[in-house]
Amino acid sequence: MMNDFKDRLALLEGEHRTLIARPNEPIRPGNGIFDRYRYPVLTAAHAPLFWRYDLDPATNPYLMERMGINAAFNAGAIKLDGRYLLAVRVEGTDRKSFFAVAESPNGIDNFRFWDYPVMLPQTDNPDVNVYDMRLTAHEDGWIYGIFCSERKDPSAPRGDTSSAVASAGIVRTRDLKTWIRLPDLVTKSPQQRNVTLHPEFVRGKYMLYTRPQDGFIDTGSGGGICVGFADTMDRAVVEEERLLDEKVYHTIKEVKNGAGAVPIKTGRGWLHIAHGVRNTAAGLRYVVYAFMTDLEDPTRVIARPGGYLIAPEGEERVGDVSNVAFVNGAIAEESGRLLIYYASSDTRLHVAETTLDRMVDYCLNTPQDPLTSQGSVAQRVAMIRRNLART
Ligand code: M1P
Repeated sequence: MMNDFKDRLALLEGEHRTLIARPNEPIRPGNGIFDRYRYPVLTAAHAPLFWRYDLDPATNPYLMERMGINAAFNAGAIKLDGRYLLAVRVEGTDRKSFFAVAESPNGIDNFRFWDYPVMLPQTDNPDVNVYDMRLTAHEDGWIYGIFCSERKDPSAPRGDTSSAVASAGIVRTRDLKTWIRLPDLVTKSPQQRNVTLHPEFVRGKYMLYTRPQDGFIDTGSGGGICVGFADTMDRAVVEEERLLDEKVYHTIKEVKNGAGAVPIKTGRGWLHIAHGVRNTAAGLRYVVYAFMTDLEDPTRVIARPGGYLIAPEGEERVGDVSNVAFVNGAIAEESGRLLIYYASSDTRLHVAETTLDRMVDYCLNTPQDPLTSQGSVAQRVAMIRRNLART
């Protein structure tokens, strides 16, 4: 083992610098819907050395990692003053997740964490664990961060040290530096995760996408992604949750689904990039899918392309929770460029690049899931016939 503090530090710093500066490149030809990029945009190794090591030779003569980072994944995303900013779920080796902002000049590489993680203000019922922040630049002028706040289930029997309750925590900010904590969202559902705020007022109210669930993992009677309205975000209460996009037997969202990135306004409707979960003999499989809602009435789905948009591939398939692709942030630019930040297997974060035009075409022209093998073959045969008739 290398014992010389200075040599070891120089090596660590060199490797970290190289990692952060590594240029990313699209993997071509892709599938025409989006381009994957060769390297993850963020990993645990991107965390600054000064988050992990005590850099004082007097107190850490072996230059040991004192507080390791386990993963950097599910990130909310926003473009602010020309900077690409991600509110990343960073997880320490102690299993606690926290938020940290990472900034890039171009959205595809050179992501660098700000010096300090987010010091999240607390309510009078402190969070035990927090994760998956969605960032909404709302037309009221604030940037809202809605995230999952997890706490031990107070009604768990003695000896049950794993049952938890998930709620939607809410903060707001102007700059991602100063955060104001608001009371957690109140709904009738016993648990909430994947809550997302629509960026515009709808019928004069704040519109939220919720995902009612009976248990911490199982959604139980919760039927899928719902919409609800709140008069204010200062003390947000959603009285009624109406089903928007339900989970359906034998689809990619058979077990559960949840809102992902904040919906994006296009000329043809609101674009949603969500996640769906099915069960397999090897456990749950999480994929990312898309749908669109009506511009005037965003409580109405107008397009449901069948199947998944992004599924974990290659090394993406393996991680702390394998076989997971998950999105809670995307950046749509004036030019129509769209960057989708998807995480793989609860371990690392990637970017997929596309355009709003492509995504609208994808949503409006991909056949809907016909729900049977026979229907699926019929769809494919129709396209094969058209293609072969052209030769
Ligand atoms: O482990 C996979 C994902 O599980 C949860 O998603 P859902 O609430 O739909 O089950 C989230 O905790 C998410 O962070 C995680 O990536």
